[in-house]
Amino acid sequence: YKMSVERSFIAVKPDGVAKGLIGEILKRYEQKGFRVVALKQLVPTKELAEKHYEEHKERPFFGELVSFITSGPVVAFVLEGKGVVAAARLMIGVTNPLLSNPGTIRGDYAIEVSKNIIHGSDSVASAEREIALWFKTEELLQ
Ligand code: DGI
Repeated sequence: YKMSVERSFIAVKPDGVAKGLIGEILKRYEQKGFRVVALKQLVPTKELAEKHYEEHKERPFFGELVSFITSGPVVAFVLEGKGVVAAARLMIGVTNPLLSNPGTIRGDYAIEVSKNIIHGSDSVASAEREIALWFKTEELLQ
């Protein structure tokens, strides 16, 4: 089965950074064989967080989501590789960490939906939007 080379936007959320999981998470993706083509740490502004999560703006947890993601440093990166969008999500697990399989990032390191350690783009179109939102063209390799 032929998969295309894709890019995905991944972010270690403030709870993941606070738990010391930056290295562990990068290690999993690097050892899988995906290439890190951009990487930075920042405390997201409210404006950036609201744009990132704009599909959820009508949801009751939107305010909590934005205040959480802006509460501390986030490690944002872009992965490149064959089928990386879906594969990175498989490695993350499902939204609810208690339903995520052991061996996945959320399955191994989280309990709460609202503190689920990591974000990964859910489609190639979302990845393109999120990469453009979080990174300038010159921050991405080639
Ligand atoms: O793509 P995911 O991060 O797995 O999930 P999503 O795009 O449906 O939701 C984005 C984030 O919003 C998710 O990682 C955690 C938060 N969230 C989703 N559903 C709920 C929620 N937070 C709370 N407090 N309650 C929810 O029902």
